[in-house]
Amino acid sequence: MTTHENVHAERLEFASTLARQVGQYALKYWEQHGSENLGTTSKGLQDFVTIADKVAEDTIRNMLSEHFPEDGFVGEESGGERGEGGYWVVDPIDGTANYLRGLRHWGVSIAYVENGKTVLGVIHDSPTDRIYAATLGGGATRNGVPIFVAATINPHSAMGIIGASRRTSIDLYLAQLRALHDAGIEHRKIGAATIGIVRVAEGVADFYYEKHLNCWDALAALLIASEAGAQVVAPNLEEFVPNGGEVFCGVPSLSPQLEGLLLAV
Ligand code: LIP
Repeated sequence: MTTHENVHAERLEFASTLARQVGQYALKYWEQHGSENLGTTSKGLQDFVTIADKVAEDTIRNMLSEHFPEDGFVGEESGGERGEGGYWVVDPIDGTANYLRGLRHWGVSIAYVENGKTVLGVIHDSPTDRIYAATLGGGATRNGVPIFVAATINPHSAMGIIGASRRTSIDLYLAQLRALHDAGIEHRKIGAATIGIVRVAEGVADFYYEKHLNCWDALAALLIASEAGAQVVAPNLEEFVPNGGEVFCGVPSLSPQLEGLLLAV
């Protein structure tokens, strides 16, 4: 292994262990307190944060800072600084609205960015206790076993996952649903980009699309999906990290049609 690969292997192992620990903490916190006693506050219309989100992010930030003090950190709840070298991008609980109600689509997302590229990504799908992971050029795994996108070629048997939030136009969303419907393509909406994107990586869904995601919602999952063979469309990190943006990933065989239906609307 080169020194670079060693650096990534060490960080990947540490981030995987940390993501699982934090995901299991969040699950236990919900089981102990229930959806009414999570200290939930609103950040905006249909946009929530719980005590578990804050404790989870503080734990991740402190552990990463202790083990990799030279790295920068950007988190959904506490912000942060990218710094001069590599930096971490963290969503402590992606799918918070699901988490606080007890719906199963949520997880912990940890990405590491170096030289303008996401070089490793880890997701803990906490309700199922699965670790999804990837390094740039190293493939994607679920609990250590390689995963690959689906081989779907007929749009009339295609099913994807669409995300939408109050940050974007409902009219655009409805137009996109109409375009998919008219093309004979099915969709689901699950409220957690990280989980929706890894469903593409493991071949369960054929695509994921959302008009606006924040970097912490998507960086780790998009690397995993790309390493599993997905076609990925997302802003470059200079734009994505500060502002977020439009995200698509899909099976290569259907991506030209899907991008035409979703990105062009
Ligand atoms: C959520 C995303 C979801 C999006 C929501 C929110 P959070 O992340 O996973 O896809 O539609 O607006 O951004 O806030 O639960 O970490």
